Amino acid sequence: MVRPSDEQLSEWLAVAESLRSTLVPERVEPVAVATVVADPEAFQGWRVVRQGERALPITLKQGESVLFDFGEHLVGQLELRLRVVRGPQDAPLRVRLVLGEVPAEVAEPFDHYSGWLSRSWLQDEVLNLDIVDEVLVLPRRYAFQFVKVEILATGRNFDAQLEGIACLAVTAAQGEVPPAGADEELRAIDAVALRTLRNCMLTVFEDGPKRDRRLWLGDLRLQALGNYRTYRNHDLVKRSLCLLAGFTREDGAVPACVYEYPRAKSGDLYILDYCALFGATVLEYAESSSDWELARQMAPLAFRQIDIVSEKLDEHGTFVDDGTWWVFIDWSETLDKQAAMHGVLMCATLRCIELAERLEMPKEVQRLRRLHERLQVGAERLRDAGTGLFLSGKQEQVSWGSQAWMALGEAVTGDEAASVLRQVAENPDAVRPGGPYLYHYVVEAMLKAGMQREADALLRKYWGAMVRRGASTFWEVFDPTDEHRSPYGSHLVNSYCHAWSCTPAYLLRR
Ligand code: RAM
Repeated sequence: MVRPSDEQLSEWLAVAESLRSTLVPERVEPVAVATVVADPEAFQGWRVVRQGERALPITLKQGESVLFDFGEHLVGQLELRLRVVRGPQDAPLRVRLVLGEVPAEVAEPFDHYSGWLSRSWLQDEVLNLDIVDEVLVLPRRYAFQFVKVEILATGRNFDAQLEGIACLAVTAAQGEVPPAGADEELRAIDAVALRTLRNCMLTVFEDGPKRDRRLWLGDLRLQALGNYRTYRNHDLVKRSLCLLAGFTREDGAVPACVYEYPRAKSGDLYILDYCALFGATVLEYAESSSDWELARQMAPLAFRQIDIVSEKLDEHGTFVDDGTWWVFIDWSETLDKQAAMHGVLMCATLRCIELAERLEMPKEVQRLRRLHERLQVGAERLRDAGTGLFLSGKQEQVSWGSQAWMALGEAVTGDEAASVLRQVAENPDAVRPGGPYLYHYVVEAMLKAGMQREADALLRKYWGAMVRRGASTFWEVFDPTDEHRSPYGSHLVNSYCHAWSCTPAYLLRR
């Protein structure tokens, strides 16, 4: 099979549509008015200082502003109650709102933004309000903890009074989840992870509620793993899987991302490693939900993804990056992705073997086992005879990503896997992960290799460092040596509540 029938694709899209849920907003008010001050010790150089309970109403004259801290990261619409005092209102009221997930966004002007993603992702609005004596619910959805309200212009005869401000917060995650973690540090990490997951669970599993606000296949897998052990919203996973599968390309490739609005649409981006992991995502969904019917429908498509990636193997069974596909793996700029991608394919093949076994498809089991054997041979060719480390690309690069994915793909197991993972951890020249997505797979690889202690230490060190820097939700990118790091040319456009960073919620409950 190259591609499922058109009827099948339409059916998946219809199922996805039928599972679209309406999110019920919860009204949340700020916990304090605050100021933001420069502080070289604070994350990205900015600290929000609370100034006590919110003291509403606040009268604001032209040129004045007020900052609200909602106490935690939220996703939803903003409700404002403004009133004219000392009227009559003889001109429109001009208000600027700036919403931030982290302090830098409400501290640094957006005017000098130089990132290469659209400026429109930065969350600010200018409103010209002809009449202000009413409750205003802004039409857009925001992701934020902090809101700055700036009065840009009033008239000669009036000032504005802010009587109320609230977030109409939404999520598709329902119910309380008992905390996980053996001590206070881990429980703090878990709480942030749960909030990250919750705030990305909307009408699909979004990657980031600030940006890109889209369903991405690689993020979905990790969110779903967290979801199975916490909120258990299986319909949301099913809807997300059906949307991705429903837009399968002519050649059988599942898209890397999908838009929901104004109607569902393929993102027309294809990522080789995400394609490979489609089968794992289907298997894990079926294991948790017992919906083996959907797994049966999607299994041929899952196997097709493996075939697509396998077309990139050379005559020895080694993955070769011919540059025709986007191979993601991680945001690190220096990472050579050959060995890691080979490991992803091995890991994905193992999960597809399991899927075929569960569905009693012996021919597929056999075929995929043979492929895994071939990949095993191909992996050996990337190994350094002395150290046993996997070397990637022409430069024979040593990286955490290569060792982690090769271990997850069982190119090495047990002590051998532990040995390569320990060697990179101790090697300052080895290329480290550039963000939480790959760090997650490193922790997974450590756990698989029986390195419980190291996995625990890495989780505390990496995700714990974000908590220690005041994270309310986990960030899309985090480099402890460069807090301004961004794959998009500006830290302002990074997402600070990001799908793939929520995995401590899963790791702490495995
Ligand atoms: C970013 C997204 C997403 C990720 C892709 C590869 O733009 O935020 O999380 O899956 O890149």
